[in-house]
Amino acid sequence: MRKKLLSLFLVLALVSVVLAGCGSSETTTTTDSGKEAPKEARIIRAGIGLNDKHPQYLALLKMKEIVEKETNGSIKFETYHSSQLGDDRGMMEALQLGTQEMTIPSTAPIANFVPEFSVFDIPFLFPSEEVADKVLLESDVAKELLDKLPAQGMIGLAYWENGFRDLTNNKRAVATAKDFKDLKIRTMENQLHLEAFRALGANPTPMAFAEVFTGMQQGTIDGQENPVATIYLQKFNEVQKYLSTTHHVYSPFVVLLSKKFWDESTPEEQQILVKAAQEAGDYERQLVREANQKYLEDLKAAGMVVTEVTPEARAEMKAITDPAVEKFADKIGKDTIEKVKAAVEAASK
Ligand code: TK8
Repeated sequence: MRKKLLSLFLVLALVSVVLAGCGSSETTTTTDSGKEAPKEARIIRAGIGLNDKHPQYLALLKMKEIVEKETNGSIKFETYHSSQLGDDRGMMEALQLGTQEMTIPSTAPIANFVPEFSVFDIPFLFPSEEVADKVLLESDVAKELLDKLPAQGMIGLAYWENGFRDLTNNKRAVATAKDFKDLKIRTMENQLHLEAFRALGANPTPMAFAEVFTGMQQGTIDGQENPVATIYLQKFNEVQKYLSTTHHVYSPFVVLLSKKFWDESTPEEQQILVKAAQEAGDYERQLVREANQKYLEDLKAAGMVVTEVTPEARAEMKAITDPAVEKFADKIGKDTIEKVKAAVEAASK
């Protein structure tokens, strides 16, 4: 009997050791009493303006998966799409305050916080996605731009792709610069974009992304400009007739984290966050690019009138917007402009 009790005791002791072992493989923290207590996961509330069909959201889910796995659950994600947490500017302000942890805006609204980012607003800067990749993922200047974000309470984890922006509207087929005349175009909240569209003779108005669909439906604006993925996945074709492949500017996305969350993270967690953002970014670019041609075909099939804009027409648009851009040279910084242009040139070889 005694022996039996003893062996039962030993078995129980073993089981508890094993269980404790399991416990410690989860995230635990040592309390004052020296006992291991489970540590609460820190939450990243990540919000974007686009809907849950867009590659940006799918890539965000991928990033969530990687980070939650690699940190053994010490960091968890809550993801919000369709401006559920606010518009780009509002979400960036929330990052600064530390009331939200992540958002992934285009560089254009980031320029309201770090003016140098407006270098990417220069129309017709990037000739191709390949060149954009080389500049954004490999150049020193792209990295230097991210390094300006911490002073604004944000950390730039990686560049993703929004893409080449095309024009849609309800008034007419836009093939050349003169066709922009008097079109009421919604732009992102960005001074350079406003100025460039004014130079083309349009009547631009800045607006939060979430209001664009209704604006076009109700006719307060004639059109907007965004990459085809957005036009297709947000169903802009339901309220827009004409699409022109202007490709007037390439929009990068930047994965932004609040500096507060970054500072509270361990070096290992920080490394995991950066790597996961880069990996998910590769996935996102791949998804966007695979689908672009199909989106355009589907838009045509859905009844949109698609106007292919010629290189000559683009060159004319560039010549018209160049002087307007010139006005922003000091604000962006001549040094930044030169470095980016040099990187573009090197990448174009
Ligand atoms: C979504 C925006 C959008 C951007 C715009 O929040 O505002 O037009 O292109 O993708 O970031």
